[in-house]
Amino acid sequence: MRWRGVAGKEEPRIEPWGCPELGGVTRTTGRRRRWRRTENGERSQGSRGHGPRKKVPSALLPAGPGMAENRRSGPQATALIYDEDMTRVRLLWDDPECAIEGPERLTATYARLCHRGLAQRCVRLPAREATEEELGLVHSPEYVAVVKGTQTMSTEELRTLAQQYDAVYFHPSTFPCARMAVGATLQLVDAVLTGAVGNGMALVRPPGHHSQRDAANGFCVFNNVAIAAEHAKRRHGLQRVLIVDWDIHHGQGTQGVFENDPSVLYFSWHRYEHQSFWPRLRESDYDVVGQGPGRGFTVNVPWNKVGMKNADYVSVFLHVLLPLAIEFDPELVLVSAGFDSGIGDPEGQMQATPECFAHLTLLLLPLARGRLCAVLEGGYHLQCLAECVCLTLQTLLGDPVPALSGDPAPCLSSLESIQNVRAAHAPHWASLRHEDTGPILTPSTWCGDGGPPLLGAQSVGTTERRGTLLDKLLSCPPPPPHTGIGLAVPDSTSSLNLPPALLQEEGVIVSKEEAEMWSRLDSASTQDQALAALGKLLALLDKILTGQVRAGIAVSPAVSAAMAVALRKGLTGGAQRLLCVAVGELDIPEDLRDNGRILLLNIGGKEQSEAAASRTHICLGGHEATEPGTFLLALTSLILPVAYSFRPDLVLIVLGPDCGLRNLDVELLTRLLQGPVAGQMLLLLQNPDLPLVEALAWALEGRALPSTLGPFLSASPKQALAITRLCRQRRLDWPMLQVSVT
Ligand code: Q9C
Ligand code: ZN
Repeated sequence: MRWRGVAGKEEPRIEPWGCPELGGVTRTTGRRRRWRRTENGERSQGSRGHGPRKKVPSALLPAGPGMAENRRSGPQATALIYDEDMTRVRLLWDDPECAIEGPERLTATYARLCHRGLAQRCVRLPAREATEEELGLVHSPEYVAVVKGTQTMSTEELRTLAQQYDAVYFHPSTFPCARMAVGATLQLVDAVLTGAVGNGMALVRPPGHHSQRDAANGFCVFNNVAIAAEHAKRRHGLQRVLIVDWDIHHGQGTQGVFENDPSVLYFSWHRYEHQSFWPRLRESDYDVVGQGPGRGFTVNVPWNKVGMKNADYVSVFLHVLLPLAIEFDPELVLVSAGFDSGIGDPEGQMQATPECFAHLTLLLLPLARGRLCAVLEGGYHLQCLAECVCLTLQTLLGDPVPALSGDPAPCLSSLESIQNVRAAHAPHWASLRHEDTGPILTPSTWCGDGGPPLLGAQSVGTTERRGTLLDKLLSCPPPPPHTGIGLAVPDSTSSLNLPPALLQEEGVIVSKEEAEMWSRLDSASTQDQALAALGKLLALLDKILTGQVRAGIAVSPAVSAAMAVALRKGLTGGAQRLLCVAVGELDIPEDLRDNGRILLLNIGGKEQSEAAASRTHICLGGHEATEPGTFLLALTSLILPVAYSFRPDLVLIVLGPDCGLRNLDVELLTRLLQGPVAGQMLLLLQNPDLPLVEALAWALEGRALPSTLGPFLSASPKQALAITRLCRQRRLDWPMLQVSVT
């Protein structure tokens, strides 16, 4: 084998560098353009997300010795913003409700980021205090003046003022800290939108999403994320911003700011328990969807039970958020990243483990060409908070996500919420329109007469289990990721623009007899060219199976035969659960069809009779299945749920000749399937289409910006129906396919 470049560690770079200046920023004038729904128009291919990059303005380059050579600045870089000044604000009196929001939330988190070496891999952006004009993007001058006045107040005065609001405290540093929380968020958004970095995270205090135009609320003073969204629209001219609020409380402040606004899609899930959990608002329920022109652009997923797990969270992303977000086609994703939704948090009482946040992040990264800004909101279990932030940042940096633990089945209560929110939004979104299921009006967790939840109370046993699981989790940090990518391609492809740490497989010699044994008398596979390809494929797959490389791409002139070889090699090489996503017309050998260890997902192949179907053979046939709109629907509603349910230890993606998928769809499939497989993946292509090999190498490597998804195209009603029926048929075998309880 020969390695291109070195897969070594990056130079740690911890000094902050110059403040990004806004260059070429456009101001929107006149009427705000409404978000468009494209039904049929031409899809733009858009710019590729890899290869030569837009030049970074020289003012943005890191300063100081040794810094310029760091590869990480520019659109592939991840920014981190943290400033000790935001640890100044703290509770000065006794108030059990507010005591959990303290400075150690930031210090513990930052310490762990440094300890893991993650902070050092980021571009450090300085925070700054937002101007009063910027605060005015969301807040009234009167309210800003009230908060400004706290700087000179006595503790007694601060306490009296705080009583005017719900779950709020003030401190003489509140005004500068809250301004800095906003300013830090704006710095991050500016850096991402100018291309100085690709994505990033801001560790801020106080949090923002409960804050309203005229009021502090729930530890929040100024609404950091809402101001950033307004800023992105007005100062950068963006027309579509997605806000994903995964904090466990409803960001009613953010919802209020954008309820009439179709240019901001606001998604929030929250502990609700039929309106009995703080802030106990009717407007947090699933049927509240926005008003006037903003109808359909507010998405609320109420959790009516505590103890929600990884499968519940990922299901909501796959079946609610992603279809809508893909259809919305945002230009920027802002995450109200609260981690009180993580296991162990005293507020949330949920059970999502830290790696779940890696998966949520991975699922969002294909949107907006990866322009994602995560901004800290809540999170009150210090260890859990710190760990969750690590996994989020790790994913932003492009590290492979760890496997998702736990039973891959959503619970009854979360399914009810999914069914209800999908029903509430079906009138507003083409990607949900084919659903014929209405809302469920008598949820399992509610006895209907205003009494307490039936299943909501947590048993002692559950609490104990949670404690043990959490302890285990926090005592053993995730193993260091393997980042090697292998390539088994004809020698003619050496001029590609490929990621630096890449293994070019030279292959092993395969005799005709051996080839026949692997591919069972397939004559196409015994040609010289095919033998060479087979030798490379076997050597590469061997390295994947033995953990020497994490993923790879192989090209073969006889892809059906190569697929059979790869499957057999996978089985003999120790893969316990092998997911094969085969796109296009491919011959699948009989003996591999109902092997219990292989799950075969054939998209766009020959139509298959239902009788031929089995638990481990799922077929969405016909060439329409690979058309863009249909494929995206199949990806979120069928392929990913099946993959997450199966939990493969090896994924094989096989593209048949002229399989019909656009390169960017293959790239998206590749990126997203890295979630359920947690890394080990082999791509098998018939045609060494060079731009595709290049795009996939970057997608596997994890750092490059994703290609643009382009304007939304909806699936044909016939195809949408076929997918819906298939998902319904198979949902008992693969529980993450479920979208309703009826
Ligand atoms: N036991 C954020 O997470 N207290 N704010 C609720 C319920 C207020 C949370 C009391 C929680 C505010 C940003
Ligand atoms: Zn919260």
